[in-house]
Amino acid sequence: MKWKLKYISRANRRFKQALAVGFGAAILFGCSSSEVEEDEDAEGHPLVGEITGIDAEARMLEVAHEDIPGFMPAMTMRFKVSLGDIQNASIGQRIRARLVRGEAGEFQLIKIWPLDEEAARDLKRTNARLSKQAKALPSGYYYGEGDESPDFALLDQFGKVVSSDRLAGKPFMMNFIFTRCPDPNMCPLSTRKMAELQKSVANAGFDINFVSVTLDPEFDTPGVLRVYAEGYGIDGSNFHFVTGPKSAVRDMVKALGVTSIEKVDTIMHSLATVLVGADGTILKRSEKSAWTTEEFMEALRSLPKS
Ligand SMILES: [Cu+2]
Repeated sequence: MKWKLKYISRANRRFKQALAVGFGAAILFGCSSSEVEEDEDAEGHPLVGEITGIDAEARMLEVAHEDIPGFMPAMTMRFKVSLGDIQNASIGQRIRARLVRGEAGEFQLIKIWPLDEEAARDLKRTNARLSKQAKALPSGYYYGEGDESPDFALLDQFGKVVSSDRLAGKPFMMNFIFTRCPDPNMCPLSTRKMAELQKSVANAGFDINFVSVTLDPEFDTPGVLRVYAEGYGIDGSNFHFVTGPKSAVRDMVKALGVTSIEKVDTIMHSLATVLVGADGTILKRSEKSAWTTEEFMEALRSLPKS
C-alpha cells in the first residue's frame, strides 16, 4: 500500500512542477463553463433572476426574473422557497433556480444557486487543477496519508466559496456525506461524530476547519446543506458543508478514493475521513464509519504548535 501512495505523491509533485513551468494550457480542458451545471432533466422550468424582496415569515422571495421561454415572460413576482433558501437570501443577489408548482398550485423555487461571476471564476480556475489531478491518478489509486490533498473550490451552506487555497494555513478535517442518506450508520453517524469533534476541538483550543463534501450536489444546494448543518447543531463559522459542480464533486470523490454509485432512489457509497495539515498534506485517513473522535484528537494534539 505504502509504495502506491508514494507513487501518487510523486505524480502529484510532477504535475505541480509542470504547472509551475507554464503548462497553463491544461486549464482549457476538462471543466464546465458555468459555476454549477444546468441539469436539463430536472423538474420544472429554469429560472434566472434577482432577489428584490424577502418575506421570511411567509417564506417567500420576491424575484425579478428573466424571460422563461415558452412559459412566462420576464416579471417580478413572489415564490415560496425553503427555510435554508430564505436564510441565505439577500436583496440584490442573482440566483438560478427551478420553478415548480406546489401542491396547491403555488409557484415555488427549488434548487436555488447563487449566481456570482467572481465565485464562478474561482470555482472554474481551482477545479481545473482538481480535474487535472484526478485524471493523473492511475485507476484504483487515490490520495492517502503523506500525499498532498487535492485542490478544490466549492460553495458552502451559506453559498460562499470554500477552497483548498482559502483553507491553507490551518489544518482541516474532511469527509463525504449527503443529506438524504437513509443509512443511520453512514452519513448521519459521520455528521454526528464530526459535530462532536468540532466541540472537542473548540474545548481543546485548536483552530481548525471542517469540510463535509456532499455526494449529491444536485439535491444538496447551499440552502439544503444549511438546514442539514443546523439540524445537527453545527457551528457554521468553521464547519463548511460544500457542494457545487457535479464534475468537481466527482473529481474529489475519485481523488480521495471514495466509491459513490448513484442508484434510482439513493447513493451507494463508501466513507473516507481525512485530516489535512496546515501545509496541505494528508496527515491521517480513516476508512468506513468506525473512526473515533479521540483518534483524530490525538492526531491533532501531536501536531507542532503554531
Ligand atoms: Cu450515506
